[in-house]
Amino acid sequence: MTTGFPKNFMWGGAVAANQCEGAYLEGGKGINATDVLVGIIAEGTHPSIKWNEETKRYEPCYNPDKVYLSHDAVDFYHRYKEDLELMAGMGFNAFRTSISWARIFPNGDEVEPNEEGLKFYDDLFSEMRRLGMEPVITLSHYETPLHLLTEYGGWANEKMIDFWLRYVETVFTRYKDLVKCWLTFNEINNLFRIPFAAGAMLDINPSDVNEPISGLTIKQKYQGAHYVFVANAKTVELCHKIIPDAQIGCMLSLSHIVSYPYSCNPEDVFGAMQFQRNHYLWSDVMCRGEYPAYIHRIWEENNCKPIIKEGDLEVIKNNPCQFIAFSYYMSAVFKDGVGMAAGTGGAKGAKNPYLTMYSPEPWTWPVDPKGLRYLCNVLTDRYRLPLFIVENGIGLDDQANENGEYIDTFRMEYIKMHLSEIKEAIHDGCDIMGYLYWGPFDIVSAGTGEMKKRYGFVHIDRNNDGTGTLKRTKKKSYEYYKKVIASNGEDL
Ligand code: P53
Repeated sequence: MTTGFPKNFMWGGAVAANQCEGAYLEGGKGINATDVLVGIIAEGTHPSIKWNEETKRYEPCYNPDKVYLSHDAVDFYHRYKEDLELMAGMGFNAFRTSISWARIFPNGDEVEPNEEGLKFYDDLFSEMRRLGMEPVITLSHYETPLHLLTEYGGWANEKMIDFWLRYVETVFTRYKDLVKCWLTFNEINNLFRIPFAAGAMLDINPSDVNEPISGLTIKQKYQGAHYVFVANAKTVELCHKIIPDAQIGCMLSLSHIVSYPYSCNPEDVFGAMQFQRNHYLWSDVMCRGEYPAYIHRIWEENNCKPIIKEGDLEVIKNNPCQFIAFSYYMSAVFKDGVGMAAGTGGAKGAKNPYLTMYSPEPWTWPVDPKGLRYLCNVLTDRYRLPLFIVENGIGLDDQANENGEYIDTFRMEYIKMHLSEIKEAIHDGCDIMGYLYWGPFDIVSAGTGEMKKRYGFVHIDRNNDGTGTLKRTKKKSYEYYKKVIASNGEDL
C-alpha cells in the first residue's frame, strides 16, 4: 500500500502552444483552427471565416472589432527560455506543452515538413531537458491546420487519418530521443460539444454559409469520432515502433465524469450515468480497445452508426493507450430535465447545494476537491491504468497590491485541497503518475480568449485589450508550489 506521493512523481505545469506561443505567422507557421477563434466557448460556433463564392471555400476573415489575443499570446515563442527558467525555479521535473501542427505542416496536406517549425521544438524540448524537466507533449491541442478543415472538412473526412499520421510520424522520428511521454488528442471528448476546435470539423458543403458548423449532423460527428479512434490507435502503434521506451496516453476533460445525480430519484441517477457515458465512451474505446455495449443503442436510435471498415476494430483492439491523462477543474450535478454544462467559462444548470461557487463572475464554478478523489477511484476501478492529472487549476482576476505584489491566497488553497485528495486517492490504491498545474504562468484562456482570467504562479503583464509590457512577475503562489514540490507533496 502506498501512502504519500511516490518518489518518481511528476511535478510541474501544463500549457498549450496556441495559448502561450503567439508568433502565429512566424517561422513558416500556417493558420490553425484556434487562430480564427477569439475563445473556444465564446466563439465556438462562429469562427472568423467567410465563404468565398468563387472558390467555394471558407477563408479566414478576422473581425476588426475583436482582439485575437492568441495571435501574440504571451510570446512564449521568443521568451521560452526565461519562462522555463522560472518554472525550473519551482523545481518542476515535468512540463507539458503541445506541438502546433501548423508549424510542422502549415496546411496539413504537404508532403515535406517545415524545417523551421521542427527546429523550434527541437530547441524547446532540449531546453526543458537541460533544466531537468521531462517533456510531456500533446500532439494536438486544438491546433489543426485550418486548411484541413476548409478543404477537407477536417475529421469528418477519412483522409484526415493519413495527414495526421504523416505529422505524427514526422515528430516521433524527429524527437524520439527528447520526448518519452506523449498525449494524443487534448480533451477529445469535447468533440461533440466544441466541433470546430476540439473536433476540428467543418461543413464544407454548407446549406447556410453563415452556419459552417451547425450543419454538421450527429452522424458526421460519430463518423469523425471513429476516424479519431482509428488515428489514435495507429498513433499508439507508431509510437511503440519508433520510440519503444516511450509512454503514450489519451487525454480527456473529466470534470464531466464527476456529474453527480442531483437526488436519489432514479431518473437523476440513471440520467447522470447516461451523461457520464458520453465521456466514458472515449476512454472506453481508447483504453479498453473496443466500443462499449451502450453505444449500439445510441447509434441505432439516432441513426448515426459510423462506417467501420474491415480491420478498424482490430487496430483499435491491438493498440490501447497506456495511461489516462485528464483535466479536472470542477464537478457538476445532473438533474432530470435540466440542461447542464461543466465548463471553465462558467458552470450552467442545476447547482450543487453542498459546494461553494468560486472564482469571479462570469467564470464561477463549483470547486470540488473530493470530486478529484472520486474521479481517480472510478477510473481505477474501470480501467486499472495509471492516471496522469495534466490539468487542474483556478482562473482568477489577480490584481497587484500597492506594493506591486500578487497575493493569490485562494490559488494556494485550491492546490492544497486538490493535492490532499490526490494523496488520499493514492492511499486508496490509485496509480497516479503526476500532477501538472494548468497555466503555471499566465496565458490566454481557451474558453473565453481572455488574459484577465489568470491561472499562473507567474503574472504576465498583458491585458484583454492587447496592451501590456509582457513583464513576468512571481506571485505568492510561486513560493508555495516550490515548497510543495521540494517536500514531494508532504508540506501542503
Ligand atoms: P480556460 C473548456 C473549453 C476549452 C478548454 O480553461 C477546456 C475546457 C474545460 O473543459 O479545457 C481545458 O482557459 C483546456 C485548456 C484550457 C483549460 O481547460 O477556458 O485543455 O486549453 O485553457 C482552462 O479557463
